Amino acid sequence: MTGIRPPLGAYGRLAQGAQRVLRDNWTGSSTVPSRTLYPHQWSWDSAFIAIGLRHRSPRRAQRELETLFTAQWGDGRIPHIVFNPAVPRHAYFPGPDFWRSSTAGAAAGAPADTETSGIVQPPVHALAALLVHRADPDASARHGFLDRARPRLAAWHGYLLRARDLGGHGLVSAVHPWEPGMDNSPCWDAPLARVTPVPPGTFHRADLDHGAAADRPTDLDYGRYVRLAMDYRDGGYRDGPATDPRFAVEDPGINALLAASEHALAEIAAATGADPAPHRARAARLTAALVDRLWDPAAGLFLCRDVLTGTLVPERSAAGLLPLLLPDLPPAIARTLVRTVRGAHFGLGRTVRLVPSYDLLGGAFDPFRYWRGPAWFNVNWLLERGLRLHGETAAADALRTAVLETAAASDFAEYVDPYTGRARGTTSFGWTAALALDLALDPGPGPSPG
Ligand code: 2M8
Repeated sequence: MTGIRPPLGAYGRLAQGAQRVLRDNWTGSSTVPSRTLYPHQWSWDSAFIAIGLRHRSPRRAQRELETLFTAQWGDGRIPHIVFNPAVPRHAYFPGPDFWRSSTAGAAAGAPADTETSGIVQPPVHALAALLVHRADPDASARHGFLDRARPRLAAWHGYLLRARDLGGHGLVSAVHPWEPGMDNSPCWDAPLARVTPVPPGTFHRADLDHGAAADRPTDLDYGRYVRLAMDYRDGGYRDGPATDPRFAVEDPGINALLAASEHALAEIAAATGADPAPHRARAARLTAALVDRLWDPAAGLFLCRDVLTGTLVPERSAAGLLPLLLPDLPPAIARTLVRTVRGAHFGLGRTVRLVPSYDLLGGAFDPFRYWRGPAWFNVNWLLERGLRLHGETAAADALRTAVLETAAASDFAEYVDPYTGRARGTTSFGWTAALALDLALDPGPGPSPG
């Protein structure tokens, strides 16, 4: 059975449903993650969405990424949200009136004519741009897509490596729990406990107008998220020790995705007549720093490091499995990660069909609550790739089938209970539809046959 994929078209109904979601969520220049819960453009959502869109419309996939690039700041950062001025101000919190990017971020080069947030999300964009290019290389070359994307991506990675190496060891630090994209991961509990929340009642949580409280972060977490974002904003979104961040965490997810994107940027450089070598060297340095700073042999996965205390955070998150995406990971570490994915803490192929966001045996595990246990489709898409890359074809095939079946059965849920596969959060969710479409139609990254 190993390596055999269902024939193209076997997932025809799923592909139709996924395309319907992507059509409904398209605004004319980008795709919202959800019409209700997230009515603006999100950074890493758009990258994943472009990966799915490329199969049906490579031009629209290019547009998705280029709309995001238009909101890039002068210092190179790609903001985590680009606000749509046509959406009512109260539809999402914290909205443009909170972030005030065009004024508070002016010194950091925030655009004057587009409102954005001031924090970032994982840099999965170069990988997305490369995959979009490959969907139709001739048209991409004709339109100069990679020529325009390459300097944007280089400036983006440059920002992360220059301004965000707060630990000084060659890894990117997140300065807000929203930056790694796994908002309320138990990995943030200890570093976040040092942050004084803003008083309850000083803001309105628009997310609770659309989502069940049991599926969302707590009010106490939100009070701390708001405090950190407010302080960053009031410091002009400046980075570095001078701004005294109260939250600085080296996250294996962000750093693994940056290394994977540096590999992609090397390919993009080669395709556009530039030198790929500096990007390959950066990818290698990032991989070495990940192993050096965040690998925990006893836990069998990568952990987060709290830069302000200098200690590793003893919580197992799916972010710690994402370095499996890296081709140059030491083989013994790759083998250990595969064992960990299948072991009792993540249970793949034993107790669950999709990898949960957090340790099934962890004290903070909750099968419903956002990034504290539910299985997410972007994480599983990334791990499917990682398993396939490291020759784990049977496990990758089974995971692919589970992603496709669960996405279809849950109406493209934002996330699912890892044990039952039942929908949690919202449905008709952008990246779930896009990545299911991708797995239904893409032959995969190899080394599997075909
Ligand atoms: C979630 O995060 C936003 C804040 O950025 C929120 O809760 O309002 C996360 O799941 C994040 O990873 C995702 O990009 C975003 C939009 O889908 O929603």
